Amino acid sequence: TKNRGEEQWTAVTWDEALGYIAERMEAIKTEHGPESMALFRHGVGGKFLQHVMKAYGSPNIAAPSYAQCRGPRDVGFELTFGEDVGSPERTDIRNSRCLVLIGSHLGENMHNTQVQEFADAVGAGASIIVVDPRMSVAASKARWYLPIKPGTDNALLLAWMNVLVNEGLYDKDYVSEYGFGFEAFKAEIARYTPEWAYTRTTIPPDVIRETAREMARKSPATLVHPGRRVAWYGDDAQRSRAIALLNALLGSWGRKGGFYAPTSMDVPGYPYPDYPKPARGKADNPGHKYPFASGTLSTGIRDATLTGDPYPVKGWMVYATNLLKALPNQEETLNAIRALDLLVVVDVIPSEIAGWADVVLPQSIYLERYDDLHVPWFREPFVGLRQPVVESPHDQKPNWWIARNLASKLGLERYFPWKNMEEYLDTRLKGAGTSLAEMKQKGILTGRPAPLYFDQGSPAEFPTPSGKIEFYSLQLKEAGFDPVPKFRPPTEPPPGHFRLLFGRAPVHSFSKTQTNPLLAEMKRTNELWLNAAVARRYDLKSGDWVRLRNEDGIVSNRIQVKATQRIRGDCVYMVHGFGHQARALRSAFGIGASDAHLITRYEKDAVMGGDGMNVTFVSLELEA
Ligand SMILES: Nc1nc2c(c(=O)[nH]1)N[C@H]1C(S)=C(S)[C@@H](COP(=O)(O)OP(=O)(O)OC[C@H]3O[C@@H](n4cnc5c(=O)[nH]c(N)nc54)[C@H](O)[C@@H]3O)O[C@H]1N2
Ligand SMILES: Nc1nc2c(c(=O)[nH]1)N[C@H]1C(S)=C(S)[C@@H](COP(=O)(O)OP(=O)(O)OC[C@H]3O[C@@H](n4cnc5c(=O)[nH]c(N)nc54)[C@H](O)[C@@H]3O)O[C@H]1N2
Ligand SMILES: [Mo]
Repeated sequence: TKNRGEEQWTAVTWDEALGYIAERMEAIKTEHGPESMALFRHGVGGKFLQHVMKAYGSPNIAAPSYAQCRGPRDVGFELTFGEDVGSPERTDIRNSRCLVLIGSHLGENMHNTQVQEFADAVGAGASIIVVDPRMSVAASKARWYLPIKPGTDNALLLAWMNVLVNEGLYDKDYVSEYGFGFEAFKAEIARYTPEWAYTRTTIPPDVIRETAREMARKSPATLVHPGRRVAWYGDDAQRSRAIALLNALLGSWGRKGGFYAPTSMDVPGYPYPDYPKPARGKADNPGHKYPFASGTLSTGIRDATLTGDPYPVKGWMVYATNLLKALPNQEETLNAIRALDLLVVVDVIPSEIAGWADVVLPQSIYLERYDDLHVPWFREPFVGLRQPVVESPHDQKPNWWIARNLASKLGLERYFPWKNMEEYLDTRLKGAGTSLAEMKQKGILTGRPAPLYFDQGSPAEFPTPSGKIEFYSLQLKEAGFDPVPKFRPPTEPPPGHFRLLFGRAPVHSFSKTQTNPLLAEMKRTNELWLNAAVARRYDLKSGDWVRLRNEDGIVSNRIQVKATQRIRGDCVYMVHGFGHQARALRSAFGIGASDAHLITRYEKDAVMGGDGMNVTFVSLELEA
């Protein structure tokens, strides 16, 4: 394109496009150094471009699944158990006798294995406890549904722990064998009675006591689910730590029905030459402002692009992430884009971010291509192969092809010693004792299961500084944070305002599937969940149109009201991904409202740099 954001492109050959990109990347390298190119990526497909970026010499590789999603959870669990819960999560939902869901709306959130295991657990009569300001689908399966005031979960978690400790219901043997700093922790939580929590959360004290006792009755097969998108209020790493500590009191880490120990297959990587060592560190977290950031902060790279601090970032390569929908504050993202010398987007649809690219590289979709092997840590070790089942209809290319050809334009051929994906995959698979031919037949290969639980021989190791489960965290204390989580009251909505909450619809993925005709038939738009009593006050009924205005004056597309008793009166809710602003997405453009458009403010997690995004307040504008 000539003019960013106009969504007007000229078709060129692959050779021209990659040649142009390589030329600009060389210019950036000469003028600013290779660290001034950043890669944003999401999902397994991004691995080959990541390889190119490392070979080129950049350490700046970020994904929206960290600071905007599960980063705070990973950090909260690492600080407590020394390990995170991974992805896929090591949650033993299938065997759990009591499952506690805090927000995580399984069933709308279609993490398939988890949803299937959730159905199994419900079928087997597990007690389900759901904490959510909105009565989610999961809440409709629950024995206890706790409609908590948004942003106050830490008060509930502290009170639950208080009950378990006060009533002597926690797993004493487990805590004394594996715990560190329990006495200091105990003293700290003594003041958080259910009565104290009631005034913060609106959850009655007897419900807090009853649910805590139920968790203890079913322990250690009680799983307090760690959630996944936990970047909510800016104190999220500490909330995740409170969840980790509650699980620790119940003795569920390393136990059946709690958290199992995952294993993975041993599949060697392809033997590549070493990467050059970047002269400068990552640009996302200057001065380690967020001391416990364990991943790269996407918004940190955006800040560096805007400010030139710690050094200028001049080029973005964007693979399979629609940054205009995934990062909070679109205007900041656009301003950063305006400061770039190069923006390349690899996508399968003309998304919002593609509309701003200098060069868009159309990728073949997952059914048309090989991807790298999937070798996750899971309940059973396995290798999964993604292979093409249909031809690409036009001149789209697979990610490996794009990466390999870009590398050769950059003079980095030596990093791609293989000719094609078949050769690459076969080499890796032979290293694991199988072959591409065998995998093509089987699709998936499983390995020997290892012990899942401590009592089956899985080692009870906690790679924390103390080697134990840290009820009291000296690491946090030394860095100036609370060694035991505290409750931080959320900001109250101004008069006439509601907190904007958002989540998933089962058939759609983020902002990427709204133009799919089959999925659109099932769900074409989102609606605004509004408490029924509030709706009456505004004289609104289901189907009426409204717009939302945030505190910075941003007004949404019009959206239809869903007046319902299934949500509290202090918040509203919509499904994320709709309200497309890219005209090229013809069938989805302007349909429904966009949470991402409204989220101009966000609260940084001081511990690890996550972006708390549940801090937007909106008022209603009635439509004639
Ligand atoms: N169909 C589908 N499934 C998906 C995805 C998708 O795009 N489509 N995306 C996947 C990804 S990457 C992720 S991270 C997950 C996200 O799924 P979850 O981890 O389940 O995520 P959230 O979006 O944080 O949670 C939304 C729920 O939290 C509730 N909530 C909001 N504020 C609060 C609060 O203060 N306290 C409590 N207790 N609850 C609150 C909302 O009402 C809503 O029910 O979904 C995954 N699954
Ligand atoms: N406001 C708001 N922001 C959020 C969230 C939210 O709920 N609300 N959720 C957060 C969470 S949990 C996450 S994980 C992130 C997710 O953030 P993203 O992963 O950025 O999600 P999408 O917005 O769907 O963008 C994915 C892009 O990848 C493209 N794509 C799909 N398949 C392929 C492919 O095979 N190849 C290539 N090259 N491109 C492909 C899609 O067309 C789309 O443009 O967003 C976070 N940000
Ligand atoms: Mo996510």
